[in-house]
Amino acid sequence: MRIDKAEVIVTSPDRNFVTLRLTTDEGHVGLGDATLNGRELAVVAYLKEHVVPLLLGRDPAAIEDIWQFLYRGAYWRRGPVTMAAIAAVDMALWDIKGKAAGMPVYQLLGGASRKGLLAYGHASGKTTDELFDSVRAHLEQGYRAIRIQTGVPGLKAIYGIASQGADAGDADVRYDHEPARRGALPVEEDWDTRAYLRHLPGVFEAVRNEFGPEIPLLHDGHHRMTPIQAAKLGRSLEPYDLFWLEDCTPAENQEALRLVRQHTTTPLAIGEIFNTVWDFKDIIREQLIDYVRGAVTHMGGISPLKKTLDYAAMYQIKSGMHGPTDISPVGMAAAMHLGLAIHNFGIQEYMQHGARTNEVFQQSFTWADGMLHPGDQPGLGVTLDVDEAGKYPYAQAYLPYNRLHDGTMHDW
Ligand code: CS2
Ligand code: MG
Repeated sequence: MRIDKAEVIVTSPDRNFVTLRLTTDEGHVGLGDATLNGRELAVVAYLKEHVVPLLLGRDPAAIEDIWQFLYRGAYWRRGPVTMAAIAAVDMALWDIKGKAAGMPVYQLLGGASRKGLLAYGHASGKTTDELFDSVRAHLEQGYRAIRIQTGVPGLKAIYGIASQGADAGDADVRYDHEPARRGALPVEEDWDTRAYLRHLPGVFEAVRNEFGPEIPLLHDGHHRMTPIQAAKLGRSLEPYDLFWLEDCTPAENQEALRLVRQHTTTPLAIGEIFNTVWDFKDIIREQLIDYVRGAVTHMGGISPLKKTLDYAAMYQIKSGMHGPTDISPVGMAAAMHLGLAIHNFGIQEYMQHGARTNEVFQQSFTWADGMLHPGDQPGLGVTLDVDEAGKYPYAQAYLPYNRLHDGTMHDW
């Protein structure tokens, strides 16, 4: 079998997606997600100019060798653009291998290790009342684990509050509530860590008082705290028994997590912006995290993320794969197949794509009783309707950025 066609398909039904579509001389089609939120066109260029020409004519069965060729052969290694491009190739090749074998990818990865994948959704609110309504809505949708994000008094617009889009009159561009906004320039948001640290523990106390002690609650700190602030927050949240505190501090400085770990037993999740096992190596070996947040799309594909999670399993660290709407249905399917097969699955983020996205991507996963299952279609179980995709051309969109009240740039 040979790869004889490779297309890079950009579509923007509810948000921008980049999909690599490989076709073999025997007619098998493989899909891979190459979406890098806010920098999509960089990955398109990397794929079109520097990957596709090297793929044509190759044997699609040689997944590992093609991965190593694209990683080592580029000389310039790692980074979000390179690894999203390589991830798309890896996913597409696993998709093809499954279709050629007549098996879902999870069977090729060792078979199912569980009945389904516990998923969590994004509840949010500018106020406690709005947040409670959002939690109730997610409980009614069947979620059995919920992320809690809240507005902060004195701050105009911050990460993770779904209703902000409607307030800003751009509900459509934030239809699926993911953070990127369509427009030629990124939007500035504001931030005040001290106000946030004062406010958040009371929000979790209110949520626990209203919804009880059992339901797993998660929170995303979104890279904004110094190590000692993260330690303070982790400790102040201990009475509320979080499932995890995510991205509590910018993780380029991995030593910072040693300090956080010394002060709190709140479980830590890191890594959605990481793109190779090297980013995780030390924080896994030193057991500074409890969950690996890596996404198939950003970590170079199914192959390297499975290796990373197998390494993490040695330290009893579990998966917590990234799954917001800027991970496409193809990337989500890949995460579900991998999550079903590995032993150390933890939880799967599931933000739910919009209706137009689900028209473009036909999916075979199921969502029932708070759990996801990738389904048993051969390969990844996703097809892309190219004609439907063509209805939604790329639309420039950027993630917001943060400035403090004195104008200093801050992490978003
Ligand atoms: C967030 C994401 O889902 C999460 O945990 O960190 O919404 C993140 O902001 C986006 O994926 C960025 O593109
Ligand atoms: Mg996050």
